[in-house]
Amino acid sequence: MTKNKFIPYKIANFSSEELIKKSKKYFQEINKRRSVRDFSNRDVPKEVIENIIKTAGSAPSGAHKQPWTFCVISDAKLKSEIRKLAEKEEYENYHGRMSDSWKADLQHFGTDHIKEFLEVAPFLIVVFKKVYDLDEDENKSQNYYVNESAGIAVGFLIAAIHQAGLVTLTHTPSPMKFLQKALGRPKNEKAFLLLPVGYPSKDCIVPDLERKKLEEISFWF
Ligand code: IYR
Repeated sequence: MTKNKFIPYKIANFSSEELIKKSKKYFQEINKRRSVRDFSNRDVPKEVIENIIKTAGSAPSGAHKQPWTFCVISDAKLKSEIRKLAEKEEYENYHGRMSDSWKADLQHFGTDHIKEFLEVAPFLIVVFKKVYDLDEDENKSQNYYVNESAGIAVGFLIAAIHQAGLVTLTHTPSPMKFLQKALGRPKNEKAFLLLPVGYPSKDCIVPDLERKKLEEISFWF
Protein backbone atom coordinates (compact mmCIF):
# COMPACT_ATOMS: atom_id res chain seq x y z
CA MET A 1 0.00 0.00 0.00
CA THR A 2 1.41 3.40 -0.95
CA LYS A 3 1.58 6.12 1.66
CA ASN A 4 -1.00 8.38 0.11
CA LYS A 5 -3.01 10.57 2.38
CA PHE A 6 -6.33 9.07 3.41
CA ILE A 7 -8.89 10.86 5.54
CA PRO A 8 -11.75 9.43 7.60
CA TYR A 9 -15.10 9.17 5.83
CA LYS A 10 -18.32 8.98 7.81
CA ILE A 11 -21.94 9.06 6.70
CA ALA A 12 -25.11 8.83 8.77
CA ASN A 13 -25.83 5.33 10.02
CA PHE A 14 -29.48 4.81 9.02
CA SER A 15 -31.61 1.87 10.14
CA SER A 16 -33.05 -0.57 7.58
CA GLU A 17 -36.45 1.11 7.88
CA GLU A 18 -34.96 4.51 7.24
CA LEU A 19 -33.00 3.19 4.25
CA ILE A 20 -36.18 1.76 2.74
CA LYS A 21 -38.10 4.98 3.34
CA LYS A 22 -35.38 7.21 1.94
CA SER A 23 -34.69 5.07 -1.14
CA LYS A 24 -38.41 4.83 -1.92
CA LYS A 25 -38.90 8.56 -1.53
CA TYR A 26 -35.98 9.29 -3.83
CA PHE A 27 -37.27 6.84 -6.44
CA GLN A 28 -40.76 8.36 -6.34
CA GLU A 29 -39.27 11.81 -6.85
CA ILE A 30 -36.79 10.95 -9.60
CA ASN A 31 -39.40 8.82 -11.37
CA LYS A 32 -41.33 12.03 -12.07
CA ARG A 33 -38.50 13.18 -14.33
CA ARG A 34 -39.30 13.42 -18.01
CA SER A 35 -37.31 14.58 -21.01
CA VAL A 36 -38.92 17.83 -22.07
CA ARG A 37 -38.79 19.60 -25.42
CA ASP A 38 -41.22 22.47 -24.74
CA PHE A 39 -39.45 25.08 -22.66
CA SER A 40 -40.56 28.37 -21.15
CA ASN A 41 -38.26 31.35 -21.63
CA ARG A 42 -38.69 32.18 -17.94
CA ASP A 43 -35.36 33.05 -16.38
CA VAL A 44 -33.58 30.82 -13.90
CA PRO A 45 -31.09 32.13 -11.34
CA LYS A 46 -27.48 31.62 -12.38
CA GLU A 47 -26.79 30.18 -8.94
CA VAL A 48 -29.07 27.21 -9.70
CA ILE A 49 -26.99 26.38 -12.75
CA GLU A 50 -23.81 26.74 -10.69
CA ASN A 51 -25.19 24.34 -8.08
CA ILE A 52 -26.27 21.70 -10.58
CA ILE A 53 -22.87 21.85 -12.28
CA LYS A 54 -21.15 21.48 -8.92
CA THR A 55 -23.33 18.41 -8.38
CA ALA A 56 -22.30 16.98 -11.76
CA GLY A 57 -18.67 17.74 -10.92
CA SER A 58 -18.98 15.59 -7.80
CA ALA A 59 -19.41 12.45 -9.93
CA PRO A 60 -16.84 9.64 -9.75
CA SER A 61 -14.34 9.45 -12.60
CA GLY A 62 -11.49 7.22 -13.77
CA ALA A 63 -8.45 7.93 -11.56
CA HIS A 64 -10.32 11.04 -10.37
CA LYS A 65 -9.29 12.82 -13.57
CA GLN A 66 -12.68 14.59 -13.76
CA PRO A 67 -12.53 14.58 -17.58
CA TRP A 68 -15.34 17.04 -18.21
CA THR A 69 -16.07 20.69 -18.97
CA PHE A 70 -19.49 22.29 -18.71
CA CYS A 71 -20.10 25.25 -21.03
CA VAL A 72 -23.08 27.38 -20.06
CA ILE A 73 -24.76 29.48 -22.74
CA SER A 74 -27.36 32.16 -21.99
CA ASP A 75 -26.36 34.69 -24.65
CA ALA A 76 -29.26 34.96 -27.13
CA LYS A 77 -27.02 35.40 -30.17
CA LEU A 78 -24.93 32.37 -29.32
CA LYS A 79 -28.03 30.28 -28.64
CA SER A 80 -29.39 31.26 -32.08
CA GLU A 81 -26.09 30.36 -33.69
CA ILE A 82 -26.09 26.97 -31.96
CA ARG A 83 -29.70 26.38 -33.03
CA LYS A 84 -28.85 27.20 -36.62
CA LEU A 85 -25.85 24.86 -36.66
CA ALA A 86 -27.69 22.06 -34.84
CA GLU A 87 -30.69 22.26 -37.17
CA LYS A 88 -28.41 22.07 -40.18
CA GLU A 89 -26.99 18.76 -38.93
CA GLU A 90 -30.39 17.49 -37.80
CA TYR A 91 -31.90 18.29 -41.19
CA GLU A 92 -29.32 15.97 -42.74
CA ASN A 93 -30.08 13.32 -40.12
CA TYR A 94 -33.83 13.36 -40.65
CA HIS A 95 -33.52 13.65 -44.43
CA GLY A 96 -31.06 10.84 -45.12
CA ARG A 97 -28.51 10.01 -42.46
CA MET A 98 -30.93 8.22 -40.11
CA SER A 99 -32.18 4.77 -41.06
CA ASP A 100 -35.90 4.18 -41.65
CA SER A 101 -36.08 1.99 -38.55
CA TRP A 102 -34.45 4.74 -36.48
CA LYS A 103 -37.00 7.27 -37.75
CA ALA A 104 -39.77 4.78 -37.01
CA ASP A 105 -38.46 4.37 -33.44
CA LEU A 106 -38.61 8.14 -33.00
CA GLN A 107 -42.13 8.59 -34.36
CA HIS A 108 -43.63 8.22 -30.90
CA PHE A 109 -41.68 11.30 -29.77
CA GLY A 110 -42.73 13.55 -32.62
CA THR A 111 -39.20 14.86 -33.09
CA ASP A 112 -37.91 16.50 -36.25
CA HIS A 113 -35.01 18.73 -37.23
CA ILE A 114 -36.59 21.86 -35.71
CA LYS A 115 -34.97 22.57 -32.34
CA GLU A 116 -36.76 25.63 -30.97
CA PHE A 117 -35.76 24.80 -27.40
CA LEU A 118 -32.18 25.76 -28.23
CA GLU A 119 -33.30 29.40 -28.37
CA VAL A 120 -36.16 29.33 -25.86
CA ALA A 121 -34.55 27.68 -22.82
CA PRO A 122 -32.74 30.28 -20.67
CA PHE A 123 -29.63 28.11 -20.41
CA LEU A 124 -27.91 25.55 -22.60
CA ILE A 125 -25.26 23.39 -20.99
CA VAL A 126 -22.85 21.75 -23.40
CA VAL A 127 -20.94 18.95 -21.72
CA PHE A 128 -17.52 18.23 -23.17
CA LYS A 129 -15.54 15.10 -22.42
CA LYS A 130 -11.80 15.54 -22.10
CA VAL A 131 -10.42 12.76 -24.22
CA TYR A 132 -7.01 13.51 -22.71
CA ASP A 133 -5.65 16.35 -20.57
CA LEU A 134 -3.47 19.14 -21.92
CA ASP A 135 -1.28 21.34 -19.73
CA GLU A 136 -0.26 24.92 -20.52
CA ASP A 137 2.67 23.67 -22.61
CA GLU A 138 0.33 21.41 -24.63
CA ASN A 139 1.73 18.25 -23.00
CA LYS A 140 -0.79 15.43 -23.19
CA SER A 141 -1.71 13.18 -20.28
CA GLN A 142 -4.07 10.24 -20.26
CA ASN A 143 -7.63 10.17 -18.95
CA TYR A 144 -9.43 6.91 -18.21
CA TYR A 145 -12.94 5.64 -18.82
CA VAL A 146 -13.81 9.01 -20.26
CA ASN A 147 -17.23 8.04 -21.68
CA GLU A 148 -18.23 6.31 -18.48
CA SER A 149 -17.06 9.25 -16.36
CA ALA A 150 -18.77 11.90 -18.49
CA GLY A 151 -21.92 9.76 -18.66
CA ILE A 152 -22.09 9.44 -14.88
CA ALA A 153 -21.54 13.20 -14.49
CA VAL A 154 -24.42 13.90 -16.88
CA GLY A 155 -26.57 11.49 -14.85
CA PHE A 156 -25.81 13.51 -11.75
CA LEU A 157 -26.54 16.71 -13.69
CA ILE A 158 -29.93 15.48 -14.89
CA ALA A 159 -30.92 14.33 -11.40
CA ALA A 160 -29.86 17.70 -9.95
CA ILE A 161 -31.85 19.61 -12.59
CA HIS A 162 -34.95 17.58 -11.74
CA GLN A 163 -34.40 17.88 -8.00
CA ALA A 164 -34.10 21.67 -8.36
CA GLY A 165 -37.55 21.75 -9.98
CA LEU A 166 -36.44 22.33 -13.57
CA VAL A 167 -36.47 20.26 -16.75
CA THR A 168 -33.97 19.25 -19.38
CA LEU A 169 -33.41 17.13 -22.45
CA THR A 170 -30.35 15.05 -23.31
CA HIS A 171 -29.93 16.43 -26.78
CA THR A 172 -27.42 14.94 -29.20
CA PRO A 173 -27.24 17.03 -32.36
CA SER A 174 -24.93 14.88 -34.36
CA PRO A 175 -22.24 15.22 -35.42
CA MET A 176 -21.46 17.64 -32.59
CA LYS A 177 -18.13 18.92 -33.83
CA PHE A 178 -19.66 22.37 -34.50
CA LEU A 179 -20.01 22.93 -30.74
CA GLN A 180 -16.26 22.66 -30.14
CA LYS A 181 -15.73 25.31 -32.80
CA ALA A 182 -18.61 27.61 -31.84
CA LEU A 183 -17.47 27.61 -28.20
CA GLY A 184 -13.75 27.76 -28.96
CA ARG A 185 -12.94 24.67 -26.93
CA PRO A 186 -9.47 23.12 -27.10
CA LYS A 187 -8.68 20.08 -29.22
CA ASN A 188 -8.71 17.65 -26.27
CA GLU A 189 -12.40 18.37 -25.62
CA LYS A 190 -15.16 16.61 -27.55
CA ALA A 191 -18.82 17.63 -27.23
CA PHE A 192 -20.65 14.87 -25.37
CA LEU A 193 -24.20 16.13 -24.81
CA LEU A 194 -26.18 19.34 -25.02
CA LEU A 195 -28.76 20.01 -22.32
CA PRO A 196 -31.24 22.88 -22.43
CA VAL A 197 -32.27 23.79 -18.87
CA GLY A 198 -35.29 25.74 -17.70
CA TYR A 199 -38.94 25.59 -16.76
CA PRO A 200 -41.33 23.65 -18.98
CA SER A 201 -43.71 25.72 -21.09
CA LYS A 202 -47.19 26.30 -19.66
CA ASP A 203 -48.78 23.82 -22.07
CA CYS A 204 -45.88 21.36 -22.13
CA ILE A 205 -46.76 17.81 -23.09
CA VAL A 206 -44.61 14.67 -23.01
CA PRO A 207 -45.12 11.29 -24.70
CA ASP A 208 -47.17 8.76 -22.77
CA LEU A 209 -44.40 6.28 -21.91
CA GLU A 210 -44.00 3.41 -19.52
CA ARG A 211 -40.78 2.42 -17.84
CA LYS A 212 -39.59 -1.17 -17.80
CA LYS A 213 -40.50 -3.06 -14.63
CA LEU A 214 -37.93 -4.02 -12.01
CA GLU A 215 -38.34 -7.66 -13.12
CA GLU A 216 -37.38 -6.68 -16.66
CA ILE A 217 -34.29 -4.69 -15.77
CA SER A 218 -32.81 -6.72 -12.94
CA PHE A 219 -31.70 -10.29 -12.34
CA TRP A 220 -30.81 -11.38 -8.85
CA PHE A 221 -28.28 -14.12 -8.14
N1 IYR B 1 -30.63 13.71 -32.46
C1 IYR B 1 -31.92 13.74 -33.11
C2 IYR B 1 -32.57 12.40 -33.21
C3 IYR B 1 -32.93 11.74 -31.95
C4 IYR B 1 -32.32 10.54 -31.64
C5 IYR B 1 -32.67 9.86 -30.52
I1 IYR B 1 -31.84 8.05 -30.19
C6 IYR B 1 -33.66 10.37 -29.65
O1 IYR B 1 -34.01 9.67 -28.53
C7 IYR B 1 -34.30 11.55 -29.97
C8 IYR B 1 -33.89 12.23 -31.12
C9 IYR B 1 -32.83 14.77 -32.45
O2 IYR B 1 -32.47 15.33 -31.44
O3 IYR B 1 -33.91 15.04 -32.99
